Amino acid sequence: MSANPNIVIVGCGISGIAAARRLVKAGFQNVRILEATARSGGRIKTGRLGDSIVEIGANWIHGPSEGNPVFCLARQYGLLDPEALTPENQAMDVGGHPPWVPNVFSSSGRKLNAEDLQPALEMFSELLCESSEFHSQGGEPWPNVGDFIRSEVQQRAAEMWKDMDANTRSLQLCVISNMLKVECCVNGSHSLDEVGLGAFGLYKTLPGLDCTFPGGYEGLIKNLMSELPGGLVTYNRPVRFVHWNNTEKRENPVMVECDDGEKFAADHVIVTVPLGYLKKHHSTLFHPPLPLHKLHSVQRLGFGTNNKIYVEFDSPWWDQDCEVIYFVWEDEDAMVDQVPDVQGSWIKKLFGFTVLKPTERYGHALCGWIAGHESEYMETLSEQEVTHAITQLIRRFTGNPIITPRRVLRSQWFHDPWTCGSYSYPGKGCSVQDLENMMEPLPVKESQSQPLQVLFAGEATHPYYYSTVHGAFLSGCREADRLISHYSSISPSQPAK
Ligand code: 6YU
Repeated sequence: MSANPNIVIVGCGISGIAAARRLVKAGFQNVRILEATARSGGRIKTGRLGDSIVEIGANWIHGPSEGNPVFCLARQYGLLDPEALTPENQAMDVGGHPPWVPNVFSSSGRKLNAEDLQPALEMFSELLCESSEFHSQGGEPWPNVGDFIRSEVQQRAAEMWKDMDANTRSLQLCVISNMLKVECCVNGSHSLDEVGLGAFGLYKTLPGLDCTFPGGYEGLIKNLMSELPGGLVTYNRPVRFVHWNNTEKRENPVMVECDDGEKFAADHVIVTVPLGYLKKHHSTLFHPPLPLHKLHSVQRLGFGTNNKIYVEFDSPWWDQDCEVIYFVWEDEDAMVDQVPDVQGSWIKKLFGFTVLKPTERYGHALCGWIAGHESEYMETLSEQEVTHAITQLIRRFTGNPIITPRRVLRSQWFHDPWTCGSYSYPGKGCSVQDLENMMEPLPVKESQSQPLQVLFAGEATHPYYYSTVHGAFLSGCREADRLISHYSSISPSQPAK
């Protein structure tokens, strides 16, 4: 094995960048990133809605506090508002669900009093907490989060809401449907029926009230890239094949081949492609194929779609202090998070909007959220069709027939050929073993003479911060460290630094 090994990183998202940065800092000189597209950042992607900077991909730093490397870097680069840096903001522990001020509208055009919906909101929030507890206990009563929540609501409502009149009770159940759709967006799943109850609690949150990047998340990427040597990334170079265990070539056991036929010999390859891409292309990407236990984990872990629809208005139709808007369908008391007819009523899956703040920066703009197959279908429509559907929806729920958006901009993550969705979640039957299998390098036997040929990073390989930017960043550092400690154990002085 060469003392200055050839290391190829596939993908220039935050995990690939983190791996390269760590390796370069440790003195590895032959590091290159092959990126399929013309840009760095992957699912960190900043765009424009008129004059405003908006995020097409990752939105927040989840849990901005000392334990979050993304927060620490953003602070170091001066990318955050002063409020996000305060000790109070860092100390807030909200378990991943910020206490936003809501406005609630219903499908009959009424603005509902949020206080009246507290029974449903509280019950749902309790059940989410309880859903997180099964991973340590085992013996979960249902295979998925959706079934658990529905069955518990039914039982508890029979007892706790028995004195409510039928209409009020029905409305509470409609609110539960809305909350299920919110959680589909949080998890990036089509339905909570696809999210495993046993593994739901594996996800860990950090303290700190979620914050955004006023100048755009891509500022983080720009700063990180400026620390890498020029020319380290080759753009527009999709990798098609990873030939590993190439035992005839003792020097370079891995050969990476791109779409255009160009080949790169390597000692190690760090694969950071999204799980959605891996699910779709693993059989052609790896030669020999992935070992079965790894493949099964790729299949068991979930990777769904969560999209945004930004909408800008001349004036607001929500309260000044409002931070989130929920749209409750009054015909959904069956606790549903999927629509029966995707083409005809995909818009029903949109749970509502978050309000872009502060107004001085964004004007009167909202971000709509829609997950699942309905979201994937939305991507196939023209911008005009999406604008029309959103306009009709808002007019119906507000009862105001003249509200007209000034601009609309939506993301299309499912049809992005290098992502194939948004982010990962623990599917039914998943356990921590699946996440460990995801990050296990190839070949799997430690006794191999050429170990660590293919390593795996990316958000879906983090055991408890999956689906986040900080999880992806840490996964890249982890795989770099794996190589660094490998080389320091076989040749303590090489590579130097
Ligand atoms: C976060 C947030 N956020 C919203 C939306 C999305 C995501 N996330 P990358 O894909 O970046 O890089 C891979 C590269 O590989 C890429 O450049 C490809 O082009 C390239 N590639 C692919 N194939 C290739 C090939 N063959 N050859 C060469 N190159 C190839 N995260 O922290 N805060 O607010 C959000 C959000 C709409 C789409 C997010 C958020 C997820 C992050 O964006 C994502 O994890 C990382 O950017 C991934 O980096 P990477 O390097 O791994 O891959 C209880 C509980 C539930 C658990 N869930 C909790 C919810 C938390 C998640 N919330 C997310 C919410 C939003 C709104």
